[in-house]
Parts: sequence; C-alpha cells; structure tokens
Amino acid sequence: MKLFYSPFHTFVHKVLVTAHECGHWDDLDRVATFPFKNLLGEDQGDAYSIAAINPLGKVPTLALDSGQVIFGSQAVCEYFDATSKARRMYPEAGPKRWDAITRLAMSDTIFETTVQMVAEQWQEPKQWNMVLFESVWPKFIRALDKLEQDAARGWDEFDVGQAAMLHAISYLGFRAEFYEAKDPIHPNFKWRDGRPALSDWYDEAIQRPSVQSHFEKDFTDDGSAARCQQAVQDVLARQKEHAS
Ligand SMILES: N[C@@H](CCC(=O)N[C@@H](CS)C(=O)NCC(=O)O)C(=O)O
Repeated sequence: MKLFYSPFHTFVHKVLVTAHECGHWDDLDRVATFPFKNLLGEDQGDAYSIAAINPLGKVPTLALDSGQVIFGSQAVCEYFDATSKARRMYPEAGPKRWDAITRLAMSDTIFETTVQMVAEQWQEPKQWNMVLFESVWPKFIRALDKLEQDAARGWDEFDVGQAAMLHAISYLGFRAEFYEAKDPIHPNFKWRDGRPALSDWYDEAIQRPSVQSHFEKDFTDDGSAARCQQAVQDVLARQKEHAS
C-alpha cells in the first residue's frame, strides 16, 4: 500500500507510529508529497498534487493495493488498527477508548491549528490574523495542562491518543526553528515548562521503535514530483483494474 505524506521527520507522524505499532511498517510504500509547496510558490505547476486520488489534496492519504483510497489521518490510523498484524492502538469500547480518542481529537486540533498559525506566518506580519493567535493560545495552554494531568496519572498501554500527542507536541516543539518564524504571542513557547509529567512521558515515548523508525531521521527515498505523480498514476491504474 502507498502512503502519501509530507516526509518532514522533524516531528513525529502518528500515522507512521500507528502503522509501525500495528505491524504494517514493511507493507508501506512511502510517497513524498509536499502539498504546501504550491502555496509557497515553490511548485508552480502543482507537481505534487494528489487531487486525482483525494479531492481534498491533503496528506496523509493511504492507497490500498486494491486502489481504494483512505484519507484523513484518523481514518488511516483506524484502518491500520483494524487490520493490525501486531498490537492494537484503539482500546476496546469503554472508558479507555473514549479517553484515547478524545486525546486523539484534542491533539489533532492542536496540530492542525499550529499548521494554520505557521501558514499565517508565511505572510507579511502586518497581514497576520491576530484573532487566530489570540483565540488559539488559551486553548493550547489549557489542553497541554489537561495532558499534564493525564500524564501524571499515566496509561496502561501506548494508544492512538498518545501517538497523536507525540505528533502535536513534537510539532509545537520544533516549529520555531524549522519555519524560522516567530509566534507573535509566545515567540519562545516551551511546552515543557511546568509540565514535568508530560515532559517525562514524552522523553520515554519517543524511544519507542515506532517513533525511532522515522523521527529525526532523513527521508532518503526518492522525493521527486515525478515519483509522486507515478504513484498517483499507479493508484488510478489499480482502481481501473478493480473496476473492470
Ligand atoms: N484532518 C486532516 C488534516 C490533514 C491536513 O491538513 N494536512 C495538511 C498537511 S499537515 C495538508 O495536506 N494541507 C494541504 C492542503 O490543505 O491543501 C487529517 O487529519 O488528515
């Protein structure tokens, strides 16, 4: 199966973590896709567009060997879990599952909002939507404080909620350096300050083989637009085959 995703390994990708935990790592053909290059004016020809297989053109997008396409990171994680050849990342129905998927939703909101804030900083500062930054930060602080309380209690098993926490927190942690942009409200935000349990949990969790599989490791495969478009064509061909 092919996973179209942004191969920036400066942060943890929860879909890669989930694929690895569920025993699918070696089944994945990872296809480098850069959806923001177009926005940044680096990809005038839309060379990395995957719109032919995902109308939203977003990553992550998973294409099964049958040609079926699954997108939305939560849907992709659920697919890996439901077809797991190893451990499960979604607890059985009950309080632990509701807790895991709530942390998943909260962490994904933090990640996606951080992406929006970063994209805002690609514009001239005078054009920044300050309402965005002002409304988001109190939510981030409360959410991280809630995760600190959760981490202090601890978890029995590593779950999809923790994979999403790693994704969101690692992205928050590196963004200032990576994007060379400064947040207008918390230019030097340090999520660890005042959150010792979350900090200890993070340091332990990033040692997991599923995280070490990619985190802070260079993407060494072919990251060209030609390879991405070839992969899109392969998926379309599979779809045609299965339709006939
Ligand atoms: N809710 C989606 C969000 C995915 C998303 O926003 N991906 C971004 C990259 S982090 C993207 O592909 N943006 C390109 C675009 O919106 O055109 C998910 O969880 O998969």
